[in-house]
Amino acid sequence: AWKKFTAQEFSTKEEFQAEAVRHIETTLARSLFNCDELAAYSGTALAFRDRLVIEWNKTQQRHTFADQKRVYYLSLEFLMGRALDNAMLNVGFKNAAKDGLSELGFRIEDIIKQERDAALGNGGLGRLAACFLDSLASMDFPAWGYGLRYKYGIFKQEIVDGYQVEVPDYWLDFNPWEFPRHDITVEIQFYGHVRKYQDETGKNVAVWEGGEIVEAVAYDVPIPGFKTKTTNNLRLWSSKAASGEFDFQKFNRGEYESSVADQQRAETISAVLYPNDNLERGKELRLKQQYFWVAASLFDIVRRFKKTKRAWAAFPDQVAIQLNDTHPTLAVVELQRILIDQEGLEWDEAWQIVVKTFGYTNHTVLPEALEKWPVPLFQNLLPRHLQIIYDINLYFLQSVERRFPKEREMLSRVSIIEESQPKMVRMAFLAIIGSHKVNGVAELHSDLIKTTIFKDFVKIYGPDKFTNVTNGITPRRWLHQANPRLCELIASKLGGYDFLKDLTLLGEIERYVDDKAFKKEWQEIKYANKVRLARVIKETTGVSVNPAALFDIQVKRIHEYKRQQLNIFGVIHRYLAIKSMTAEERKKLAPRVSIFGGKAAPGYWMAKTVIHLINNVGAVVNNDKDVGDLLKVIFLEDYNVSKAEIICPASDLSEHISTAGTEASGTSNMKFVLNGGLIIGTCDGANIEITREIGESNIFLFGNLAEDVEELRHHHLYGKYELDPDLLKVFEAIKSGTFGDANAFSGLVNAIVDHGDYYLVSDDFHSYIQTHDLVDEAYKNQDEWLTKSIQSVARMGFFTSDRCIQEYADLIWNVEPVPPKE
Ligand code: 26Q
Repeated sequence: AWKKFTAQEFSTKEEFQAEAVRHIETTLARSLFNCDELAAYSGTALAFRDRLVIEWNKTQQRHTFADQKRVYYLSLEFLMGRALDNAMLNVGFKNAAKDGLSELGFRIEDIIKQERDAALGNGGLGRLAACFLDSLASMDFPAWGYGLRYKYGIFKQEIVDGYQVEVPDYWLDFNPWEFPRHDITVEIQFYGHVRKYQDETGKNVAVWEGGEIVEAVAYDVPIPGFKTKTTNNLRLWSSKAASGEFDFQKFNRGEYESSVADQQRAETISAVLYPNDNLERGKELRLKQQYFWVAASLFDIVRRFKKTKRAWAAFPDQVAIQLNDTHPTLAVVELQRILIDQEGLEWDEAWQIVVKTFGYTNHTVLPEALEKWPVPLFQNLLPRHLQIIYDINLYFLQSVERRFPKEREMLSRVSIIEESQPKMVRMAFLAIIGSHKVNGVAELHSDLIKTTIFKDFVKIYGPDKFTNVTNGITPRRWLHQANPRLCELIASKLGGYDFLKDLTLLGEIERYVDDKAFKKEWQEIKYANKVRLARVIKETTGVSVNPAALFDIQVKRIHEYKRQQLNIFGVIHRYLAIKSMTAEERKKLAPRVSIFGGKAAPGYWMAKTVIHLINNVGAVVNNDKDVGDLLKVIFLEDYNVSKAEIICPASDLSEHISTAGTEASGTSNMKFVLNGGLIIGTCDGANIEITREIGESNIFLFGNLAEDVEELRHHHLYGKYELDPDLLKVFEAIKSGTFGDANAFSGLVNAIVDHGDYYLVSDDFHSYIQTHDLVDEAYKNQDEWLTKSIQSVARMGFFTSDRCIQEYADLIWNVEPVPPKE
């Protein structure tokens, strides 16, 4: 009987206007007379949201009815960026909105800019999760993301006097994209103790009792697919004090203050995203976040499975759970706990189900990033889970001992418990033991984990448990949304936008590398994108840059292993060279703009020093009359997803210059090449596969290889070695105070001069400088440069996240799409 009532849809500009205006006047209760850009954004967002919601509901119904295996992607980070433009492009009807808004006196770009980024992530790992959600929906997979609804996302970065200042990111003021589900709550237990006894039948029973309860509330975010009606769900959990008698009694006893304090303590759990990237810090609140989110998500998943009334053995046929790094590893223990303590399964039966259900993705080999938790902290917060971990470890070590009786030392190496003071729980080992597949994120990285940190496990389980899924990016956001003009040019040659769903079709544009008109347009689009970035640079830093100069960009989290210090030392080298040139020599040099962007973890002193140095170099170079347009140095503050959408299409050259063997994959390398920029990079992460795809002549590779790193480091510490002479000149300039107080940068210099140059900056400096000279030469021949640019884009098909998701689906999850009928 309700069927005849369907929500309002629109397809023309008039219908769009009617919907937007209705929302502004009624949903927001605002008068059209004072409709500013924010109100126009809100009305537009709500109009599109209505369309999403209709398809979202249908999709969920369809998936429930289809009753097929689902994928659950567990990630503590989802770096989504803005949703409106994505919704308009994926659902369609952006033009209706554009014309409709224009008639009301607004430019759609200004309206889109009103939205705040959903910045629930640090960097690569969080953005990867967001790209995966887009691919999963676009490919019609029945999939959910599960995460935490942080009240504060990654901090906003301001640069004050050359220093990074962190400002809280309170982003929830008005967020039309989330739907609170106050009826979907889970009670989560912490602390307490375990009581063990034998029941009437003689069975051992463990009961986790006491402690405290926090309530998880679900907030749902619709994830629209591209050119499909499939709209998936991202469920984010928010924490609040358990509403129950406990509180009530406190109030009645007059303990008002302590009751409010309880509430605040509960809300702290989902208050803030930890701003570390590739660094593990053993803070109790972080472990609390992990368990809170994992327990709520598993309860939800299990509840959904139980509705199908299947036997437990069918669980892995209905559910695939992917662990985005070790952050959700407690899920392994929690599922085992549910099955044995609550559902009464035998240990072995339960454990088989667990292992079949989980897959684990590793994103790093850096030792300082591997998650470990002190046993005493675990014992206190999650006593029952620690017992289960000990049992998992016991059975695991027993099986290893049986199979490798002669290798006693291996047992302590592979034990989940590290025998240190205090003892530590090694989360990566737990994740490997609790999963049926473990994958790295690029070929080199997947090989490295097999031969280094997880070597023993390859011996124990055999090589088939370990696999590679090279990362990818969604071409919908990173081409269609970020670079509409380039996309349109490509579409005009390919006869439509199908390539956005099958990126290998890009190969067809290689036929136009000798087409003069095509090349000219290609060049003009790049130039226009550089003009757009130059405008942002002017607005945010006050510096004017010449859009005809070579734009050389490095944007990513600031980290020693990513080597922004190598880049800025190279810039100083270039500055010194310009200063010593004659006017004639200067005329021959290609003008450059060196652009940096990225956040440093608030406690990462060395990274903050790098930011400081970049800004100080900029202050000197940008005001030096001898230099003029030949060199400008820019630090763009608050690098985030929406800034990346402007930056990536505007590079001539981007830098991906990590010490070989340290960057697991990198994904911004893919974004830049897909937008027609060339790259300079080391033989590291996905750079290697990018080279294989686009051809060696289309990339500027330099530096030592991963296989030589260990020996070089050893040599630094124990051999006699000399630093690169050009680098020493750079250090001299810094020490003489050319860029301000030399003491401020002594840590940075000393890491290389006195402390073994762990990241091999000196070893790679010469080849880095030389390769930049090659870049200068190459840039002078614009026609050849354009050929490289076009060829590279044409050959980037492999790096779509759709290909990645297909590989996960086939190799790890064993799931099929559930496409909409029609
Ligand atoms: C762990 C414990 C406590 C607090 C924070 C963390 C933490 C948080 C974030 C540890 C690591 C991260 C993020 C890691 C990350 O972004 N890794 C990157 O993942 C990308 C996607 O696979 C790769 O492309 C990058 O190479 C990798 O650095």
